[in-house]
Parts: sequence; C-alpha cells; structure tokens
Amino acid sequence: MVGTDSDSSSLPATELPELYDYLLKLILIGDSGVGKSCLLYHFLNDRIRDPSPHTIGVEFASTLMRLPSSIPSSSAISTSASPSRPAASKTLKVQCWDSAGQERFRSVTRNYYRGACGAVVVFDITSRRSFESLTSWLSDARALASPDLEVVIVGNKLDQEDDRQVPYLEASRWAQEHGALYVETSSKTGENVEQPFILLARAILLAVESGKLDPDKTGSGVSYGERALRRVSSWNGSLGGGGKGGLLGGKCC
Ligand SMILES: Nc1nc2c(ncn2[C@@H]2O[C@H](COP(=O)(O)OP(=O)(O)OP(=O)(O)O)[C@@H](O)[C@H]2O)c(=O)[nH]1
Ligand SMILES: [Mg+2]
Repeated sequence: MVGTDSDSSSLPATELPELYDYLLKLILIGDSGVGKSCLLYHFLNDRIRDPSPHTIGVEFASTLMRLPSSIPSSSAISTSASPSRPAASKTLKVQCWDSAGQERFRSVTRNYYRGACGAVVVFDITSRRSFESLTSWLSDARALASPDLEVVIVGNKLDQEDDRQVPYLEASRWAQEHGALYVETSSKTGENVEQPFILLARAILLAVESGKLDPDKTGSGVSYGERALRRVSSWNGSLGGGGKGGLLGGKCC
C-alpha cells in the first residue's frame, strides 16, 4: 500500500496541523484498466498520469475539500433587510482508497471497503464488459462498506467517444435504478474529473447534516475532524478560543 497525502505538499508548514470538520473515507473500485488511478491522479494533481502502472493492492491519497453547508452560519448576523443567514462552508478531509481491479487482488482490496461512506465505481465507456461488471462491484461494496454508502458510477474515457460501447442513457438509467449518481469523465483531457468526488462529498455532507449519517457511529465512514471537536469543546466552555482555523488549501467547490 502506498500512502500519499496529496495536499500537504501545497500547504505552508505553519498550516500543516489540518483543521477540518469531517473526515470521509471513499473507495475507488471497478475493473482493471478502466482508469481509476488516472481519474484520482488527475483530480488531485490537475494533470494526466502517464504512464499508469496497474495498482498493486490499494493506494491511498487524501485531500481537503471545502463545500457549502446546508446549515446557515450561526455567526452570521441576520437583519430584517436580509433575514436569511448565509450558509457556512465546511471543510472535509477526503481519504481516497484506490484499489486494484485485477481479480487476484480482490480478496485483499475487499478488506478496505469497510468503513467507507462513499464509492466511486468506474467503468470504461468503450468496454461493455467493464459496464457489466458493475453489478458485482456494487453488490460487494454495498455488502461490506457503510450501510449508508453513497455511490457515484463513473463512465470514464469520454475522449474515446467514437469507440463507445455503452450509451449514456443506458448507463445513467442503470445508475438511477441502483440508487447511484452517474457522471462521465476523461482522465486524459481532465473533463469532469472533479465531479465524482464533489458529488459524493456533497451527498455525504447532506446525509450528515440531515442526521441520516451519524459520525459518532462506528462504521459510518465519517468522523468528526479536529475543527468540529474544537467547536464542541468551545461551546461546552472547556476550551478557550475554539472555533475557526484558517483555511487550508485543498479543493474548494
Ligand atoms: N483514452 C483514455 N485512456 C485512459 C483514460 N483513463 C485512463 N486511461 C488509460 O487506461 C489505462 C489504465 O488506467 P489506470 O488508471 O491505470 O487503470 P486502473 O483502473 O487504475 O487499473 P488497475 O490499477 O489495474 O485496477 C492507462 O493506459 C491509462 O493511460 C481516459 O480517460 N481516456
Ligand atoms: Mg489503478
């Protein structure tokens, strides 16, 4: 297993103690060669991964994402002229576990599904076979990861439209019927590479804020970050000066 903390290199040393509201665990799964590692690499580094060797077992990376919260900011002042408070933003630390698609690693990679609250399930739009494998990838993930798993199906290699074997409509219907979102990407041109991660992070944040997903529950796939814990301590009066840390680099959506 390779460990990389992709955001730490872009942050000044003084900001390294990361303050984030929630920690999420996502898994990337799908047949070998569909482009999982290239997709994650392009999302994190904004460039093509070339060459891209097969993943051995599981690779790990993490990033910070800032998303608008569905809960209005408690610190914002509301006036009769502007009665609604603006939404606060939340910072999420997103751990991405990129798994090998090769069958020989399947028993190893399954061990990493546990405790994931989001899955990016990838197929190659030029390979019907990889699309047909989705059923098996998804049922494994639903069986082993968090019971409230949020899923995005990704049709990758959109730059190879001429060789498409799976129509957009068929794939998006399949995703809908299986309770998942659908997006098409190209890890070669970079088209839509951020979308699967933004969609998942938004869905998970909404589930937390609506009470559907409980970060205190073991196996939920989400836990409170240091910033959220500090805020709670500050409310309880047990810690002075809790609350906002500076931001942090990473992705802002
Ligand atoms: N044309 C095109 N090629 C891609 C795209 N994404 C990945 N590839 C190519 O597909 C091959 C496999 O990509 P990987 O990202 O390593 O595939 P993977 O799903 O991680 O494969 P495993 O690690 O074996 O599970 C590489 O040769 C990539 O260059 C894409 O969007 N378009
Ligand atoms: Mg890979």
